[in-house]
Amino acid sequence: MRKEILKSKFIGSLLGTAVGDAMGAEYEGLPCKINFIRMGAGRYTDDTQMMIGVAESLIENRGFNGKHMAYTFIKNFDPSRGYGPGPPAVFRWISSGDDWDKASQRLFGGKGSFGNGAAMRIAPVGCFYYDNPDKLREVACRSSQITHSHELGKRGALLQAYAVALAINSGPFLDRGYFLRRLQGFVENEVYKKKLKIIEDLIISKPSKYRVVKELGNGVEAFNSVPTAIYCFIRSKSFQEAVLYAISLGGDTDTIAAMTGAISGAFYGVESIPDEWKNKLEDKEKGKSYIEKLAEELWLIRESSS
Ligand code: AR6
Ligand code: MG
Repeated sequence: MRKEILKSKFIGSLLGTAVGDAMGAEYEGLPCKINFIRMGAGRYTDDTQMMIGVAESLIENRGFNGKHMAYTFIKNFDPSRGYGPGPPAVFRWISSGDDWDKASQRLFGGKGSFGNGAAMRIAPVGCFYYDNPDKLREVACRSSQITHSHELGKRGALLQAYAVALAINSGPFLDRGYFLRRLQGFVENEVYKKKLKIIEDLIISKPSKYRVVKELGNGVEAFNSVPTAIYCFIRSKSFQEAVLYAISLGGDTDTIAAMTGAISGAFYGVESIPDEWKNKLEDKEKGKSYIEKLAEELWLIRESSS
């Protein structure tokens, strides 16, 4: 693959997360079948704030360092960005002495979180390890562990990371069957295997949005949103179509659109994100230009080591 294409895909995935998140945030919690979506939006939410933390930590350490990533999340934490209840509790526990990889196990009566919070921030891991599935598996799971220790939370993040990596490796034409088969070959968990089988059925049947939501989900649980994002990408022919469709399903729109944007941006590249959407994204401290810079740095590290 040409260097410039790879760079565009890295930037596309990180900026795609932010653009999808900011646009989807305006419609969070609405019922399925939204008919009118405003083009572009400015303020991103926790999804992007944490994605930035993942990228910053990978760059600073030239790879994964769990303790450093946990403290980067804590340093960046801004409650006004709309976090789920889990991560802020974990941040408090780590700040008062819990180990970075143990604190999250205390959530939800000791079961850990299966929310989509680890998957929504995973794009930099999918990019950084796009050509190393073993390392991707390890880092996706360990980075999830910081806040999401439930098996389904971690496996959801892993599936999303692998979808980003596959999107980087494929193109310019999408072979839907091949893409799905590769995901199926990678996933070990039965819950996610079943969801991928549903996607296979849905792409040949032009389903209603109601049926998509009923069968794949549109909630905050990783298993009710990661497969949905993958479906939004697979069924569409452009970044724009995929993200608008994700938002139109309602529910956890910011996160489903963020994850759809991460995969779609990794596939189509940054040029595929409409200028109007990119230009509306906040660009003050740690905004659009900063996210582009992070993606470029991730790419440069990979270029210099290959
Ligand atoms: N048992 C029951 N419910 C659970 C469990 C569990 N083991 N784990 C998660 N939930 P959380 P996130 C439910 O708090 O994943 C933001 O808006 C529970 O209802 O770990 O980081 C983001 O933008 C819990 O409140 O946060 C995303 O849209 C919810 O899942 C979303 O929140 C979220 O889990 C994800 O946040
Ligand atoms: Mg959010």
